[in-house]
Amino acid sequence: MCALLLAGLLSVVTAAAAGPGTPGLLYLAGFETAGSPSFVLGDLQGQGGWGVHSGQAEVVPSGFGGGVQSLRARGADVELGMAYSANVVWVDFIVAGEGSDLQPMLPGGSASAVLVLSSQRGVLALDGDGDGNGVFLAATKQGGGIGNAPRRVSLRIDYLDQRYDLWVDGFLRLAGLGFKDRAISSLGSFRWLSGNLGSMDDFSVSLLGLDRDGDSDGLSDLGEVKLHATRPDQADTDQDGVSDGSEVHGGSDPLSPGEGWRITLQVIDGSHHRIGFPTVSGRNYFLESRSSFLPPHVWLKVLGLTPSGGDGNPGFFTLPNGIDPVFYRVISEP
Ligand SMILES: [Ca+2]
Ligand SMILES: [Ca+2]
Ligand SMILES: [Ca+2]
Repeated sequence: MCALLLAGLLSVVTAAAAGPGTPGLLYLAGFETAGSPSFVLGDLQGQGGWGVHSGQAEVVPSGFGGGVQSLRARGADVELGMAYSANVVWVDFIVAGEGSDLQPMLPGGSASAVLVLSSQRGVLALDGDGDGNGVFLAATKQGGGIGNAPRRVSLRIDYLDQRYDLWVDGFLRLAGLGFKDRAISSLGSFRWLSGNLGSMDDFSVSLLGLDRDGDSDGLSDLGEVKLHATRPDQADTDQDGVSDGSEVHGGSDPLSPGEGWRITLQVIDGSHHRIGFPTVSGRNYFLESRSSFLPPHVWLKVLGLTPSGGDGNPGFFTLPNGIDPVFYRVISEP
């Protein structure tokens, strides 16, 4: 009864683990000492509900999903028992590995979702016929191997319809795939065959997913409970007037009231001043200005400035001092 990741082969199959106390989040393992469940460095066997059937799997002091620890496995067959009867369950994790260069093969035993990380073809997912067979479909672009780059894989498993959908790196890639075996009617366990060498982090099982933003704040329900610890049913968790999504995208803390995203103005000397603002990695920032708040309401891009690439540190635009009043705003783009 499983979902399965092959070489990684991934199948979700059995056990009982306590949820970390967040509604909708059934299980969360960042493989951290401070987490719940908590993990210590070394052999995975018996930690957090995980079992190692064969090979070597250990918690190592390097995190790639956030935190400082992750799971590393070599030639391993590991399994997390996780019995939970819900019609729809989300399994979400980050995985990295060399991938298998063999033809994808069907795993033995019953399984719902089956994924293969292929060194040649990237992430493959089985579109099962319910009778133990099926065809593997590529979820990522042809010719793109897994290449050791960490991939976030999210599965929406519907036990009522016996179908599953696959997201890779937050994007829906394949939908309505059939189960390998139709005998499976609920989540039983999650199984991972690591192949030669693989790593995993940020593993969760939840009722919340990526397909819904219940409070319309720009963050998915799952992203809120898993990545940001914000409330999926409140658009502004810390109630400081800036929405969770704006705070996350802008680089301020959505859990600290008053730490809303804001720009600062500093006079440097008699001839220059600078505009400061928080940034997040991967976003670009540019400056707009206007001379008054009277109509017409037009903001104009301040020319002659290089857009600032966000890196998590404060960004600045330096400008000559003027005589006329001027208002600034910083625009952030993905
Ligand atoms: Ca939301
Ligand atoms: Ca929220
Ligand atoms: Ca807020």
